[in-house]
Amino acid sequence: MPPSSPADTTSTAPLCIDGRAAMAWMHTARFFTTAAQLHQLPEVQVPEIAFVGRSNAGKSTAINTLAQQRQLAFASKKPGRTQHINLFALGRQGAMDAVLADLPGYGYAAVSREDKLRWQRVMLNYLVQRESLSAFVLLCDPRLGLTELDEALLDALRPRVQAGLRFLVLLTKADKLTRAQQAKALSITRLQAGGGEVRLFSALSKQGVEEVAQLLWQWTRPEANAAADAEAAPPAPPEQA
Ligand SMILES: Nc1nc2c(ncn2[C@@H]2O[C@H](COP(=O)(O)OP(=O)(O)OP(=O)(O)O)[C@@H](O)[C@H]2O)c(=O)[nH]1
Ligand SMILES: [Mg+2]
Repeated sequence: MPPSSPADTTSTAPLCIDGRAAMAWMHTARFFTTAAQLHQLPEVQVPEIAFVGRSNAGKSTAINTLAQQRQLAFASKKPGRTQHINLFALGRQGAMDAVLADLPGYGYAAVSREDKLRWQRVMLNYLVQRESLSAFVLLCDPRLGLTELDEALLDALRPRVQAGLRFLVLLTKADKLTRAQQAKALSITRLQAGGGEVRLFSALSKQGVEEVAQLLWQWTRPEANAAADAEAAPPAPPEQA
């Protein structure tokens, strides 16, 4: 990078990057830490994005696909594979500028009621209390749509969303749908996901991958967020005399 001159002092970081650059950033993902409970996680000073959703929805696979790494997060045909909160660090040259969190799924029928409740508590504690959480990705198999448990999670997080927490509903396994089914799933989910983004995604065909990488990059840049919020904000009312 060229040395900065005094004339550079007004320049700011870019507010968006192209798909290739976003993928290169995602490729820096590496294992950071794992914990069974919120209080065992280290605090971090960078934005964190959590991947949540029903068991088997494709959370771990989506992280691997975005990171372009085969086994960064453990994915499996067998539901209930992820049983800890696993954190992955992002950032070039060893510097950490964001964190991804892979969470255990919910709604897996074949675990005991106690285990189910314990995991739901761990996950909700994390989502409601984790200070560094700046966005979450809710993964959903479009063949099932948003289920009662997904809706309950969105309801529980509504106060945080109103306070600025961003979210994306990611319709996974899009390769299993026809074009028409994809369009239908997208429009139905858009109606349900008040305040959130919705995208189609496939680990197999790579549909949506670059786009999601770009969105996550943007969400982890405070300067890009501030610009987007300013654009979305209604114009200030005229001043009273
Ligand atoms: N066809 C297809 N299969 C996928 C896709 N994404 C994930 N899968 C499959 O779905 C199954 C579950 O994927 P995981 O990534 O382990 O799901 P998870 O949400 O992490 O599951 P838990 O850890 O149990 O909560 C695996 O067999 C994956 O290969 C996709 O985009 N297309
Ligand atoms: Mg998993």
